[in-house]
Amino acid sequence: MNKRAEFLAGLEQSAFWMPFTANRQFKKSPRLLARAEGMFYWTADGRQLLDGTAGLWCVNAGHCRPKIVEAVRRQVGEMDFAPTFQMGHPIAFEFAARVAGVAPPGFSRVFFTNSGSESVDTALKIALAYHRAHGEAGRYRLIGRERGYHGVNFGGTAVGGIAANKRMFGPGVAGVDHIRHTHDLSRNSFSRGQPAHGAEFADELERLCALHDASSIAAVIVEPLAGSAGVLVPPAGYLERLREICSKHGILLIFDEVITGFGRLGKPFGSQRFGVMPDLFTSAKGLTNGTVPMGAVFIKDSIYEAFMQGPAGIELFHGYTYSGHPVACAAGIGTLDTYAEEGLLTRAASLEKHWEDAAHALKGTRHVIDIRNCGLIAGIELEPRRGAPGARGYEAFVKAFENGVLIRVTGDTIALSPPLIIEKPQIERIFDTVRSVVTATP
Ligand code: PXG
Repeated sequence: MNKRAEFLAGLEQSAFWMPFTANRQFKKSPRLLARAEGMFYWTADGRQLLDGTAGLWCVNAGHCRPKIVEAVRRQVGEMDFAPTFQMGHPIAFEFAARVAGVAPPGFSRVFFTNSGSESVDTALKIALAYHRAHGEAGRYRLIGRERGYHGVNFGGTAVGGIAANKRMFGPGVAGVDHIRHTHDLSRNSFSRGQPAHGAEFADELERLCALHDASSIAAVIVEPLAGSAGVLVPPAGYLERLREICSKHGILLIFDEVITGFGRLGKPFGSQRFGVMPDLFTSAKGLTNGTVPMGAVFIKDSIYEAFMQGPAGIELFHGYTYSGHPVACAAGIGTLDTYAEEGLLTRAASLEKHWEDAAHALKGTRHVIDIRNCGLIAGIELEPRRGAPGARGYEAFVKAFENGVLIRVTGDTIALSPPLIIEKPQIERIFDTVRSVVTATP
């Protein structure tokens, strides 16, 4: 047996417990990626794949970009690791300043983590600690939303609204409640951009304020545009209404921008796209173009200042060994340089109309019951096969993979989010492939 055949033969017994994967099914018939560049992956058997998902919503500048590769190489050879607890290294301060420079005005403080999940739990903890720091220790409740995805740590699992991600893991965090999701096929199907109906779904927050007493609520967390649960674009006026209710009751509004950050919606951040500012927001993925794991929480100046008023000493008992990891910071700086040189934080805006038209041209395709889009994101919802929800989506994904295009499915919704360097003919190719694989799916 050659090395590759040996590897494949051993896969069924592999030590690697794969995340969010049907391990037994996958290990019997694996899909293996071996190399990447620009808009493409190459499979282990040498086939080229057009990347319609930016990896997992993270490789916004495309794969293996020279500035990022070079920055990482240089840093790992110069200083591989150094702590940031009671000491520091210049590149962490440099990257914090650089990345705060692309955030909306007023968010000049950055807390580094290693993933989206850690960013979410960090943001929730900062929100709770903030209220204690400024004398409102009674605010302990956290409010999420149905169909929200905020990663897989305990806080994010609790405020998240995807049942499958919660049901195996016990009671979780106390004091959590949820408002309803914003998906409304009956009124909003085939909307282009923000759907017209549903601003009133935000009023559920008023209901929870009445139920729990607003003075017990610390924070509300939502994705400006919900990605993982099937590309749910916020209805016109919805985020404005949430902001208004939070402000009225002294509740912090957290945007989870792990997917919407770094140019995905045509502006650097989703808050800028929708014109609604949170109090804190999370990021990860596009922060380092997916090259080295890293996340960051962006914090409004007034919140940071509230922590700096107390007695001398450590202001926040929180942090990770790898907060501000030098190699991740180097990747981040290379990423920001690449974004800036190529105008990638706003490039999606110039492609959006073309992308939207290409997506909505699938209307009328067999099984397609909705198409949603915003920035360089599209969701194509398929009618579930009777008695087998998710099967049609999964089969479309496998067929597209065999046909040279990487798409992502969540249930029966195809979610597309290509690198922001995509060219128009590649947009055509993605949607042509989706059309043909969906049509061919029973
Ligand atoms: N918040 C949001 C909004 C996310 O989308 C996380 C937090 C967690 O990030 P980490 O880095 O801990 O995974 C995410 C992650 C998908 C998909 O197919 C989406 C994510 C992860 C994996 C798959 O939609 N988002």
